[in-house]
Amino acid sequence: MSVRIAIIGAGIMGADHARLVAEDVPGAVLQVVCDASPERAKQVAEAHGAADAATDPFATLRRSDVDAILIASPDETHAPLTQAAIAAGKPALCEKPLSQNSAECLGVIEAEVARGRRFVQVGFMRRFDPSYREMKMALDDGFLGSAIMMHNFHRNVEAPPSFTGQMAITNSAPHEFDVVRFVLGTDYHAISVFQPAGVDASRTGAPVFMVLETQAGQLVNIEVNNNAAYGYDVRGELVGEKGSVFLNAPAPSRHNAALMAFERYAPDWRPRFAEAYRLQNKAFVNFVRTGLFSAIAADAWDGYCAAVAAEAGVEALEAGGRIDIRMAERPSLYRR
Ligand code: ISE
Repeated sequence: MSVRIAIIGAGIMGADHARLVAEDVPGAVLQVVCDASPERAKQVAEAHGAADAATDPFATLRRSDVDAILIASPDETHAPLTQAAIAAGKPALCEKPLSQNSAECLGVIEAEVARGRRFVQVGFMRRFDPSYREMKMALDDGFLGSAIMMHNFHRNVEAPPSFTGQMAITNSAPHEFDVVRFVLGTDYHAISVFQPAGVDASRTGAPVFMVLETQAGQLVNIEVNNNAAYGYDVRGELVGEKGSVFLNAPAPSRHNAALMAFERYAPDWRPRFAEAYRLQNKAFVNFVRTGLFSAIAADAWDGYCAAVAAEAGVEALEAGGRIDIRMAERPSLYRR
């Protein structure tokens, strides 16, 4: 039996998920594309052969011809829509962040705990990226010895106009907060956040430089620069006692011209993480079909952990200094 998926939100990510579900995820059917703009919903539905287009997300997720929900609407709608999916008894793949507010994430966790099972997979797709997987494997296999440090760079061409000064921490950095926790297999202890001198902190996408200390004592730095201008560039290096692992971004070609050799950067994250999105969405469909939550996917607890780190990061930016990261007790439903 195919899994009939409704996509909520047909912006840049919703449209990409519609394409993936329609063309690249075996066993999935693109049933409904829902967007606040009827024109946009219709356009994306038609482009990818969806059975229907709609504008009311809550009515859409309750439809009897919809088995599972893919939430790709604006950040502030993620928690209410996942709550509605849980209430309707339907699994949901929710784009990151689960919420920018950790209390809202706890609300989602409470709803799942009350029903005694997980419904929500959070779209931290980097966990499925082959280069991060190899990095994690090198650590888990003992090849690197113990992990000591991890360096991370996250650069976008240009911050969207809707970005605020804090969204480098609350919208972009959650990818690193999650994938670093995933690779190292430990939680955070504290965060400090710095900005280069002369930066207007209220400016859209002002750069931030964060230092996280893990509970196991490792040091992690994260640069987020949403206005890096030259291309979408994510880099990382995990440093262990016996060696290190760099992430290699897949580059399909190398160009030679004008006495130079160069590789191109993509304008946004979709090409860099195309394989990760594909594998993530396959894992979600498998979860819907079998009831078995992927061993590597992020769940609502992971969404909560990223939100707590982001809140502490915003506090560290505003107050200056080092902020302790304190988390609620993890319910047994989320122990792996
Ligand atoms: C965006 O929402 C994403 O998820 C991208 O992966 C990230 O690079 C970008 O900074 C975010 O704004």
